[in-house]
Amino acid sequence: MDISRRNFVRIAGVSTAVGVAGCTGNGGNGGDDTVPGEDYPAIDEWLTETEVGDADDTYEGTLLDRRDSDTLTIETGAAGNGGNFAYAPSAVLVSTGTEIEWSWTGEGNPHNVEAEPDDQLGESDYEFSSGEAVGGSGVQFTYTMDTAGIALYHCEPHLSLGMKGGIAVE
Ligand SMILES: [Cu+2]
Repeated sequence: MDISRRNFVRIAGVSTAVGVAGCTGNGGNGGDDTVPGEDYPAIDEWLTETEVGDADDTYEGTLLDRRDSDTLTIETGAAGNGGNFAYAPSAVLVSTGTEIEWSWTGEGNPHNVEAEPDDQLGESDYEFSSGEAVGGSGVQFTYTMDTAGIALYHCEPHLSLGMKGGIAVE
């Protein structure tokens, strides 16, 4: 009896800590709101399929809702996919006109940012590229999401590891 009660208390404590630290989903009380990835099937498919590259293991089935921001920074070379081979956040929802800045962390180099419908699943409404993959920190690539639609992108050297991202623009 004593043991099970202790276990219960400990588990409850852990869930509370995760809820506060994670700030994802479930309405987000003061944290970052999310929307279901299943509402954006092209992004959901791109980040989970393994036909082109690998699945992005940092994707948890939701898009970070940043429709209230004019700008958004995406860490390039964030932890994930077996090293520093992820974009963070990798799945976002923004408003038309939002300027996205991909900012290199300096880890897991070199990286780039490529929205190339021909090399992906053909479902990206956007096409852009930061150019050749480069290393180092302090590198930035900016792009303004000026039309409603879906942008699917990836890092060319790390596509096979799942370094992918998706942006829904509304
Ligand atoms: Cu990369």
